[in-house]
Amino acid sequence: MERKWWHDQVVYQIYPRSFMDSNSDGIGDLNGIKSKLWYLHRLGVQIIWLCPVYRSPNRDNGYDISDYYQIMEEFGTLEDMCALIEECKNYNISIIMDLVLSHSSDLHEWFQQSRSSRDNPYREYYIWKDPVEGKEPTAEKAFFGGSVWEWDEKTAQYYRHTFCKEQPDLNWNNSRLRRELYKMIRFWMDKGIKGFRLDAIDNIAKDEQGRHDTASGKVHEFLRELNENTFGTAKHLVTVGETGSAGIEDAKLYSDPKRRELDMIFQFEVMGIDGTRTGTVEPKEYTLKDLKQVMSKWQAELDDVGWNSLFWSNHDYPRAVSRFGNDSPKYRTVSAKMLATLLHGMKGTPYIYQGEELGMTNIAFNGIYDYRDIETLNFYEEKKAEGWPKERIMEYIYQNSRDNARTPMQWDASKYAGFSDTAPWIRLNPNYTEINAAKNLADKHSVFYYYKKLIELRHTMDVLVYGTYQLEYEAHPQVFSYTRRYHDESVLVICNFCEASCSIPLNLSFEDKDVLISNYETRQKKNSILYLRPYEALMIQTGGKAR
Ligand code: TEU
Ligand code: CA
Repeated sequence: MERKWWHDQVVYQIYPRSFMDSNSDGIGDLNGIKSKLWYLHRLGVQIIWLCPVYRSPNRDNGYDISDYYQIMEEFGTLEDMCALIEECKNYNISIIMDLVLSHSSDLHEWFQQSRSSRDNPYREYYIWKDPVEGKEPTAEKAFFGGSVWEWDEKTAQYYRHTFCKEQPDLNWNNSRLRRELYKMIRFWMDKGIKGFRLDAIDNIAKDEQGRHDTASGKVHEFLRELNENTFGTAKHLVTVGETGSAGIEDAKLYSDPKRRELDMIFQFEVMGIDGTRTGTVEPKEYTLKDLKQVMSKWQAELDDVGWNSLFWSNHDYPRAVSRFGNDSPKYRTVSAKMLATLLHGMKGTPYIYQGEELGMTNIAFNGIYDYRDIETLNFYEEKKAEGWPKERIMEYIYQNSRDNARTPMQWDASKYAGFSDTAPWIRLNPNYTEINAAKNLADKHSVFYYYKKLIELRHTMDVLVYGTYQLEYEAHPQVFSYTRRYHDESVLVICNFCEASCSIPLNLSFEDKDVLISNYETRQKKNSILYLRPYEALMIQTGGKAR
């Protein structure tokens, strides 16, 4: 496999609105990010992915762009963005920008033109259809509730929106639109952006009826053209496509370097394993064996072709430790470290979502009035109308709301958590007095320093970057374990996923110096049995030079 500069790196995802407020309006901004680069540098990350910072009316917090060439007023100016890019260089940090190419805001000039008349030159930038038998042309449901089709009185046609109705889908069948997008991307490349995360990019192909086209392969044609006209022309860029619909075979097509589409994709098999945000409201039962099976399948299948992205959460999903670990005071830290060990030992690019390196947790606000996410608010209204009792709706929201991940970054224990000196746009998680960056930085056993060490290991050990993957103890109900191998180097990762202690047979003698990292200080091994305490995780070097 050809080595790439980003292969041994870890990406840190920033949700700018909730990261750091520099000008006391309660909203995170670019200068706020700039003021915290020292923190990211200390953690050891060399790539940051910025969620959208373009001009936007914020129906969907920046994922509805009204001007791709401008910065959102609340976040700062284009000068601030250039200053951030410059300052990043001093810390050896590259920026990946979020590209929302599947749709724009309804307030974008293109859509304003498009909806003004049927013969407007921008009409074809969006997807307009006549009614079929007096109704919506297809039965597809939008992500944030209702039909994907919205009736537009003025020109008497429907337009398509995969997400909310203020996010009309761009019509990729129109080559003029595609060229406009390429031009815009080159504008940001010229500003020194080192990569892109392509939002909902599997959504761009549509068939004649305006339906989401997943079968024809057109999405791959579009991506190759995009690549050829933009990021493919420059070396040293990295791209990751968000592809909610992708299975293994799609992933290979998207991320096989020979095909020149994308470097890697986000697939959502793990994110959907318990039913979260999969379109059904009933939680899905799953076991650790299911999780092992899904993650191992992706490791094996993308071993030679393509590249994995590894993540436990992002701005659309609940907090990792609350969801896959244990966020009770007793086990929060140890389980957060266990999850980190499991993910960062795998092959692919790990992504850290802001606050995950502190073990930040989910939130349960008292009432719907404290929630801000459009998906959550629409869900509440929809279920209220269906007659769900309020308690049931809130229970669901506590588990699933995207706002779990969007409460402000917890910097310290001061009022407003050091995020701002005024009330933030969304309420803080009250546990910020206990869980915050200052406290983590002051404690060498913190989750923060654990992540730092994992990041360092990846920078120094080829086996973690390029090694093959083999699942161990496949049938064990509470241990997730695997071996990585690269030439004569090998590493064994062992994670107890549960609160209960357990044991495994282990015919291997190892010393403390072979333990690359662990969330416990001591080992419990007798004869050939390794005893594992609650959420215990170890990464052991089992072969190679240093041993
Ligand atoms: O998300 C698309 C989206 O909803 C996915 O997270 C989805 O869960 C996945 O594809 C599984 O099917 C992106 C952004 O991440 C999100 O914040 C935006 O709201 C959305 O696009 C619209 O731009
Ligand atoms: Ca601000």
